[in-house]
Amino acid sequence: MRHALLSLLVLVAVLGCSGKRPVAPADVLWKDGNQAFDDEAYERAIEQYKALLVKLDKRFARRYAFTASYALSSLRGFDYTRDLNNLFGNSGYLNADARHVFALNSVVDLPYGFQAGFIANLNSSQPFSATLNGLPADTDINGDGTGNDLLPGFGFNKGNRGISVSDLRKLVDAYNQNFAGKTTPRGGTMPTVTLPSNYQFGDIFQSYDARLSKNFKLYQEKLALELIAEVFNMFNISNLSGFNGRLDPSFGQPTAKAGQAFGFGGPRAWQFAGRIKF
Ligand SMILES: [Ca+2]
Repeated sequence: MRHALLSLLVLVAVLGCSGKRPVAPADVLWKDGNQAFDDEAYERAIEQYKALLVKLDKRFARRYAFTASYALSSLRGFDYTRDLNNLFGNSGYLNADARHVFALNSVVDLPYGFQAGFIANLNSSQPFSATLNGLPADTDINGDGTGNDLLPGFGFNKGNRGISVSDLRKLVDAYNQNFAGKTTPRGGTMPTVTLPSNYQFGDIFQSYDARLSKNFKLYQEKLALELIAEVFNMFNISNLSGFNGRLDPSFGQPTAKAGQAFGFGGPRAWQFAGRIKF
């Protein structure tokens, strides 16, 4: 027991609290026809990453080893595209924000010379925005000249970060009562929003990979054959992505799946290999 405890390393770290960095499109940081640098915008154009990392590292002893890590993190900044009259008006979680990230990598020696490995990766859903759909002039509620406005009350990337699927139904009802049919600053008519019967804000990423191998001695200690069988995304989880945020008939439907590359959550794949060791 004492030996097992000594082989376990626990790491707890807080990262990124001072990791502020100014990030903004060039047209935000320059003013007067790009003749002068906007110091005030530079000071405000901050992306901030914070994370708490916990890692367990069990070195190989008693026939097994593993590394498990978990991160609780947030990445905040601005969306400069939603209101060109108020560039800092939409702050929130950026698309790359990942609330929970978990990874496990393990290996175990089995009887009869077999060795097994198991890898698990899980990420929580990305943040999500719901935007009005229609002719640009019809959806330009804030009158900035662009038709990519957020549903009133939804906020930038609040989906999966405080606003739920049932909250959205209430916001759509309120929008249809208070905004739909009225005239926008650019002379369009605000569209009525009809939600599809099924929709999601995103999907959790999950991938589970496993490996089984066995060594065969061919000639004394000098020549050996290792046979390997691997399965990637063993439960064939879809790992959907690219959820449509426009409030049209395909709202909340995925447009992509994780790629086919081994180990990245694509469709289940098998790999068999042999390795000569000498
Ligand atoms: Ca607009």
